[in-house]
Amino acid sequence: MSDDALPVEERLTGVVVCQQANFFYVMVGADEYACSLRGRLKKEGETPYVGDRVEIVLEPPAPGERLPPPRSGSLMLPDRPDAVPDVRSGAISTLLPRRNLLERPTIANVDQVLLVVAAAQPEFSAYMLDKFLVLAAHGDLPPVIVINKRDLVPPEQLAAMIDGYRSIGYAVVSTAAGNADVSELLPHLAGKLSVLAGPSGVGKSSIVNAMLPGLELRALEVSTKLQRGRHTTRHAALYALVAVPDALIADTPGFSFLEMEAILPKDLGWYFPEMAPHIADCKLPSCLHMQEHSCAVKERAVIRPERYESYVRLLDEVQAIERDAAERSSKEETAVKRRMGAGGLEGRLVKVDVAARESDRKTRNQRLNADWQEAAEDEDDFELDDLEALDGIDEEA
Ligand SMILES: Nc1nc2c(ncn2[C@@H]2O[C@H](COP(=O)(O)OP(=O)(O)OP(=O)(O)O)[C@@H](O)[C@H]2O)c(=O)[nH]1
Ligand SMILES: [Mg+2]
Ligand SMILES: [Zn+2]
Repeated sequence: MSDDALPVEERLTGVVVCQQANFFYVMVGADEYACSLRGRLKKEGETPYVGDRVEIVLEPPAPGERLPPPRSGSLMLPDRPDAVPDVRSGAISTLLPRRNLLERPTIANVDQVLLVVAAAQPEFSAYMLDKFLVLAAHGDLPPVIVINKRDLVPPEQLAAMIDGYRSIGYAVVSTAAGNADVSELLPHLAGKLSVLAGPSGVGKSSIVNAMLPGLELRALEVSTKLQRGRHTTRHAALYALVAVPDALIADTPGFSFLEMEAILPKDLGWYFPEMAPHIADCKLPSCLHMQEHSCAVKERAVIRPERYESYVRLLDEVQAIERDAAERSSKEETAVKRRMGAGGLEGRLVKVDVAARESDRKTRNQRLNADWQEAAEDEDDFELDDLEALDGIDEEA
């Protein structure tokens, strides 16, 4: 029977929450179905990712086929530890259009990123937060700033941190995940797929644990880590919050600092909401809002000195990345010219130049990925330390 011949009511629409072995776990309301992929989708090379919305048709397992176990940390487990989860089976028949796709971990249809920082321990770093905000803007992900460990600072100090970012227009909440207090965050999660990001030790896992009591996130992190060989994709899993309607949370930290690489110096200002509205009025189209004449940003933007300081530091960083890439590319170009000898090769040289730049980019990406992975394998920490290892930045300044 073809999919189209099925009555509509036998098809269900759900979200892929996890992939294990050959099964996609699809959440439909409060149920999860272990689904195979219809042959037609396979043939077309369409692969659903976690976060994808799909249509499934219910299907008994094929004769002799063993149903997979419930996924670890299935949303049916934390709340009803005594229940034997009832895994039903189906097949994904249609992959619905996806709005976006986050890489590493690969998650589709991400609505927002929860940027977690600590009020203290590790010390609150405006620069670090600003860097995450730039990455979120670059990735087109609306951020919610979560200041965790608010129990560690006096209320006035906390209020100052919050106001500094609320006044720019960001959504800011504070939590004490260690005391299971994440109540300010919950209303921001309804109806959305959220990923977490933030430096190591700020309390990302604690926040998820506070929202999903009973879920052993530590253990989960270890198991996702094991799969992360040099060439394997990291699979994330999504968890639904029982207390909040249609809220999905990814269990792995979203995005890494590697993406700084893709930010051009002249675009950086656009990622600062205080600067962006004035950029079009700068006289120079390539204005970097530093010492240029007739810079509308310098003249008119209302920006806190610490924020502008972050801008300057980040500009320095992306400029260094660009310089580094250009240097490598020109070295390669010279080598190619030498190999080819002089004269009569103008046309080819252009192509070679482009190729050199492309291959340079590829090599750099590979090198960064390898470094990143080595760093990640060596340490338990995620992004922050890896970044420092890569770029040699002193974050303490
Ligand atoms: N005082 C206080 N400590 C907290 C709070 N939330 C988490 N912690 C502690 O901070 C430490 C780090 O918390 P994690 O949840 O592991 O931090 P993480 O962001 O997941 O860290 P990585 O997995 O390394 O990226 C743990 O010792 C927690 O107990 C809080 O609200 N207040
Ligand atoms: Mg963690
Ligand atoms: Zn300017």
